[in-house]
Amino acid sequence: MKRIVSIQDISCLGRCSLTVALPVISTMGVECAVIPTAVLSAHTMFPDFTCCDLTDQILPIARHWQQQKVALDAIYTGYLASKEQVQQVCTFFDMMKGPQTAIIVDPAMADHGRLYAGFPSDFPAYMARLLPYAHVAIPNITEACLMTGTPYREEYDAAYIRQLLLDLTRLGAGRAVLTGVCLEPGRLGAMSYDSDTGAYFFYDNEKLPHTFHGTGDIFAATVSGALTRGLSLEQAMTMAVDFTLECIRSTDTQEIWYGVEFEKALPWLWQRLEALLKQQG
Ligand code: PXL
Repeated sequence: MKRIVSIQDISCLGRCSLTVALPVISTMGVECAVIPTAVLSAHTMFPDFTCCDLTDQILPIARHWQQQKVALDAIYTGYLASKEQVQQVCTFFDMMKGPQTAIIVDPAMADHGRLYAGFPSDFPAYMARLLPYAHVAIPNITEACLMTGTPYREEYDAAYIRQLLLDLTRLGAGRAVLTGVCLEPGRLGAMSYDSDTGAYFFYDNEKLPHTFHGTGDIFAATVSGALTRGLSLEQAMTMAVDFTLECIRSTDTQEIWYGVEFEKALPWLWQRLEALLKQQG
């Protein structure tokens, strides 16, 4: 069985980061090892959350795994709690990546034009240090703007998205995927750019009226699982757009802070992946 290590926080409540990555990646038939970067009582949209930083655990875990000769098919990073953690994750990449290890970076730190609570304004420049390691980077539009120094716009066209993708690869990512891209009323999807081939790819589906917390984490975990099972980036993105929509469709509540009820959609994900793998032989 393939193995991903996911490096991000564990928010004890609120369906994001590791509480999403673990079930999604497991459902996709991939082992999900974890390095929790911090333990929070709930994600940072909740007022008065508690946070226990685990920066001092990252490198001891890496050293132990090195001694044990642990092989990683993919390293998937998400929310990191401090600038120091970014530096340690770079060291982790250097220590643990092998010739076959895919590095997938979701620079989860901002949305809707703003950084999440608790991050200093120069944090995106630190997060961008992960991009030269990334085979695939998966930011949303806000995160891409902050890392590339592009003014954030609510209204944009395909040329704006293509430029952001190009700039992300200029910062070092091999392939970049922008999430939350709306190029037509009532549609939402993701666009990618491959710096090796110069090819762009776009896939969208229905846009539902509610936006929920944690859907970016669902998307990135699904792409990570699908790539690790051997699907192409285009297949992985298509599956992630459709699964994220399926999760939102499955959600009865309007309590957006509690995330999407992805638990109900996991059988859909399993079936879709198995059918695709079977079809490919
Ligand atoms: O969903 C991204 C995320 C992950 N982890 C923490 C967060 C957020 C978004 O707010 O606060 C702790």
